[in-house]
Amino acid sequence: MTSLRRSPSARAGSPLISDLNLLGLSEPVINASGTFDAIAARRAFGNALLERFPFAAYVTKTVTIAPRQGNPPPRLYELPAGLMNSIGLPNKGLEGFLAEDLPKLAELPVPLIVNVMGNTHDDVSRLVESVGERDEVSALELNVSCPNVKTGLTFGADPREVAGLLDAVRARTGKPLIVKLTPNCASPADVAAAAEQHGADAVSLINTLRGMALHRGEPWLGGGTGGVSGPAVRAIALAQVAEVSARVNLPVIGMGGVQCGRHADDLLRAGADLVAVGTESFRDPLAGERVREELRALRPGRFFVPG
Ligand code: RRO
Repeated sequence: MTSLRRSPSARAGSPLISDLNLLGLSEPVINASGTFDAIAARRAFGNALLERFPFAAYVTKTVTIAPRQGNPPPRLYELPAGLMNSIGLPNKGLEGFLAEDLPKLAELPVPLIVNVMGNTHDDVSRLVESVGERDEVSALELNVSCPNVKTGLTFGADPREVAGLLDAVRARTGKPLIVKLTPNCASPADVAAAAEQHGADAVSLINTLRGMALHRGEPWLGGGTGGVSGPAVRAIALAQVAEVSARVNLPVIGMGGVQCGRHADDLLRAGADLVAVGTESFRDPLAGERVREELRALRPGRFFVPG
């Protein structure tokens, strides 16, 4: 099993160089799930995408057991400093993902992290087992934090729910399990601690913050409410990443409103080991590459020290 565990010296080490080599990556910038469609990008840019892939690892959009159409439109609402989405997990379902998407994603020149979500422990167990047994997959991200589905367990807000989920699924794969945390709860750090105690290999945060927009007194989004992302959430992400990193001894993937190298650097200084670019990729598809280059300029030398 690939080890994602933080070495004991990591927290005490230089704040400028992480000694954690998550998934063997040489760079710390990846994408946030659902914000960069690598299959569409390959159609648009052809092999140029492979030669100039903007991220050090690729995280898929969430996969569920059954295919889903997603929420009714409108699905997006632009905010003064961000974006609100109510996408509602449209996807081909597990079988469709394995048959149609995985072979294409396996051609990407970086490790593949598959984000999965289920309504029951059995669903998540099946997803973890079926996806985890594929050689093309380096790690799984458990989405316990989507703000846009009204059915299903609210796994992510309650430490006991996350503990129970991990107890049910941990043994189903030897691959690293990353738990994607919600900011919409009393204490993300308590949830992260439960994830750590019950076998998670890493945590990622933040998912979007639940919000609402009205148009002539009625909810604008088809799903009623949505998830807020972008610059508006950056300060919240920074505070939660700092709190979670101080609490757990697991690798932390930080995200929320990263638009440039300085923002990525801030999250790393707050305690993240990797940084994900999300909403900014909708504005600039090469944002990941730009953030990586800006971060390199801020942190000359190798990012990861070989362990
Ligand atoms: O698809 C979505 O509506 C969605 C998901 Br799965 C998620 O995890 N976070 C988000 O803001 N939107």
